[in-house]
Amino acid sequence: MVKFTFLSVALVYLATSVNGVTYTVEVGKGGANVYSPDNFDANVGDTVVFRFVDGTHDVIQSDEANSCAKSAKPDAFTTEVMTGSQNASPEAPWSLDTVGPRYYFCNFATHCSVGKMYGTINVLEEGKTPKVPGVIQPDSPVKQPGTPADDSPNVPKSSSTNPSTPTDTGKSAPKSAASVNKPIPVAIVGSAMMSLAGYVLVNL
Ligand SMILES: [Cu+2]
Repeated sequence: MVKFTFLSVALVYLATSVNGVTYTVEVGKGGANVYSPDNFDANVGDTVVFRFVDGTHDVIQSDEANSCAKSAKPDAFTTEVMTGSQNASPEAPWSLDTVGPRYYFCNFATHCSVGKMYGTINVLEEGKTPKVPGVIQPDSPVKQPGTPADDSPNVPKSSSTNPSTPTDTGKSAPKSAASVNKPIPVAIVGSAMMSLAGYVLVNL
């Protein structure tokens, strides 16, 4: 029972990390004391990467919106003070592994108290469609809907994904593309179902 719960938690993590996309927040964009964008929705399992593109800043988690006080949580997210430019932009990733809002601010100089340099990320449940879109990194994996949701314009149809099979071997494998693509969705659906079972068990 305990073992199974533990396994399920691991599977939840696996499922969410498979589905997660990566968002970018540019820190100090245009030389201003800003996070860009400073407010958007994400899903649990996603990651936000802060890119320090200009000036000197940090990112410190807080417990309230528009706050300049560090979060009381022992595992509060913090970065070092970093100086960036367009040519050399240090990055700091933040894994969004629980549902709920994330508040953060810049603790450098008076950027928060005077410059009101803070932001919010609303972390939604898996599968919920973000209403306030963020900036998804170009190389981020496509968001795989756990259920046949309405927000999946990018589901690869991939009839063209021909894995270099000899073309003239004819009709032995008319469904090769379909069978090649099958394992991934099956794995995702499988983990999602295990995740559901895990949640139910954990919440008993
Ligand atoms: Cu700052």
